[in-house]
Amino acid sequence: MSGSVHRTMGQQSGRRSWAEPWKIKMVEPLRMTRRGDRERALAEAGHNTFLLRSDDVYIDLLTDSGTGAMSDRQWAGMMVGDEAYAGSRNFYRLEEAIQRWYGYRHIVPTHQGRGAEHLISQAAIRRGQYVPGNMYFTTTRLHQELAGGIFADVIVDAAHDPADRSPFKGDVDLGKLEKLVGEHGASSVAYVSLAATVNMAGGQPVSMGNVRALREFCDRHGIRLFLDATRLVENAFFIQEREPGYAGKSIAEIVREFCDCTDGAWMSAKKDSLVNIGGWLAVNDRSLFEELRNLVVVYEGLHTYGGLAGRDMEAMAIGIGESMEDDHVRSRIGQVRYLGELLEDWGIPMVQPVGGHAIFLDARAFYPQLAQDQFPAQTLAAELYLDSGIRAMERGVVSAGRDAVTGGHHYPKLELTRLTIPRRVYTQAHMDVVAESVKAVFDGRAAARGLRMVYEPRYLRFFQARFDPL
Ligand code: P70
Repeated sequence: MSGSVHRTMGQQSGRRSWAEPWKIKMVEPLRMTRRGDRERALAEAGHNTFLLRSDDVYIDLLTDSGTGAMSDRQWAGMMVGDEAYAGSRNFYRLEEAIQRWYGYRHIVPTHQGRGAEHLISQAAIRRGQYVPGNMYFTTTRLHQELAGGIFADVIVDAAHDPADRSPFKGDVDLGKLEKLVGEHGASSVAYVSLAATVNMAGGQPVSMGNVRALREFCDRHGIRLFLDATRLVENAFFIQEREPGYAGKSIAEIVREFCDCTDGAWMSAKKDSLVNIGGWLAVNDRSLFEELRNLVVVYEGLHTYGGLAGRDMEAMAIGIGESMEDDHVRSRIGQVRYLGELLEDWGIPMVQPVGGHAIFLDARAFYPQLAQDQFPAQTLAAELYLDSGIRAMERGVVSAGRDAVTGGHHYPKLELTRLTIPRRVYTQAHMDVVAESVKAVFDGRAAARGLRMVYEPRYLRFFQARFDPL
């Protein structure tokens, strides 16, 4: 694996190609619906795509989380699940895979990413401490706040501008971090919370230069650096492509080098690692590990299954290895870019450059006539569903929620609708359907009237909120 960056057949002959390194063995039929069906379904769902039944959806781009297709090897692995309550052989296989590919010493399995976020937040944050991070993520920030932490956004300014084409819009602005530490002191910072890639910024990557500089900064101030490794494999692809000195290194080598700059990581394995369920937490510090291992038995399950079946851990161990293959990552991001290029040719406003897991449509630019509290991104998601049964996700003011102190809406600069591409699931023809539908909705943009929120749950409101058309 070392040093060898593979090429597709087309690329070996100088042709442009991102074609997949697999073929399809099993298919899942989809149902075609009519406009009237979709109008009814959307009304029943309170104009919230999270509340649609998936049977009413044609192309499901709600999320890339747990929606990927497992390989024949992963399915075969499911058959060798060891469902022992304690000491399952599949746990040791998972532990070995995480140690080998990510390089951390101590592993705690969890049922998914937020289970890991909960544990690390409870163990590593004292009430009133700051948690600086490269943009918020919904579940991450909520767990940090529930543990008494105060989230502080220290991402570079470029991340908040959809049109800015900088190559590493996920980087931490060290000046902002320095200022926070200068004002409050290092002891009031729980840890630096670094995500690679940055979901809410549009799947934007962090450079190796930035994580190295962060390591140096954290060492100087005695602050820990923890990583959200959920889409680190995709981040590694952008480093390989864009950062000087990395073109000849494999995805696996880059992942390892990145992790080596951090003190630990949490993971939603439902993304990069190609499983339908699963996550983990990993740290190098032995005493922190003991604490986490004790907490996991309270909230998730015994420390050798963490809320998972043995077979799930086996599929994850195999999926981690598959996710590190250069051919896989190139075709995965190649497909996302293919859709991005079609949309760009038609002048559709979206976050640039296109990130690793999704296209993020710029709903403000679609609907300049709508104020942010008329929910432009939610409106755009609803219109896409009505047009062709495509399910997208709001990533704007609804997702941002309310300020923990003032209770008012957070008004994020980015008001986006995410078309998230599941791994190894849809074809190029599906991407064409999506592009044409986005174009049709864009052409009809002047008629959009916006939405009013009529039900708002207390936590993570975007999942269950309901809306009426204005
Ligand atoms: C998504 C999913 C999950 C996620 C993530 C990052 C960078 C942690 C997690 C949590 C699912 C989702 C979650 C909240 C709102 C909408 C959708 N992201 N870190 O679709 O992991 O879901 O396994 O608990 O992206 O982006 P988990």
